[in-house]
Amino acid sequence: MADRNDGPAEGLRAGGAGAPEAGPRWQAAVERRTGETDVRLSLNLRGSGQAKLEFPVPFLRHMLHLFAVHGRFDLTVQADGDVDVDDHHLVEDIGLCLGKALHQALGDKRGIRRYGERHTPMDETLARAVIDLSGRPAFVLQADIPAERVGTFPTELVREFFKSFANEGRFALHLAVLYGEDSHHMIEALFKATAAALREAVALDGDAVPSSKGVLE
Ligand SMILES: [Mn+2]
Repeated sequence: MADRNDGPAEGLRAGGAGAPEAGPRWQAAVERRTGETDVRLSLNLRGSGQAKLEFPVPFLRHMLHLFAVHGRFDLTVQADGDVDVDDHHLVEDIGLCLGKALHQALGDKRGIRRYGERHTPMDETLARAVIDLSGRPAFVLQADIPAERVGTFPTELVREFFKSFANEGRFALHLAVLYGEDSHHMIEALFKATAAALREAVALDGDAVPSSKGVLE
């Protein structure tokens, strides 16, 4: 990969005609169908915060709407699944597809900042998200969410969603609710913090692949 530095950096960044296939594509679409769920998802990391969300888990629609707005991503999700069993499979698989789309959208990650972090308050709650788009999946969630459900949404699925997202997105995601009382606020603050941290991590900062190894897969 060392000779990549010989190429015209401006061409890579501009993505103009004749530019080599390198650097982030910024957008990706994922389709995934299993016996449990059917998910079609598209993500644009250089969007304007537009969300089009069609799937039968209202609280997750609320959270992904916030995610799009606070990350200024465009996000489309059309999905269905065995929610008559429970929301688990669909929530997990939407997280998985979001992770896949992120990974594809970032390509070789040339020029991105790579790290992002954000504290986000939501009234009495404070949440923190720290991201490293390292190419290696890692997930930590420290949160004591008191309610078992928010609306009809089982709060234990917050962990499943973010774990799938980090695993398939191949990045390190460290989430914490530092304090708070209201479960809805806690989860909302986690999604907003994650979006803002991700927005920072995918921001442009130079022309290099941000790794001493020269590669971030
Ligand atoms: Mn809310």
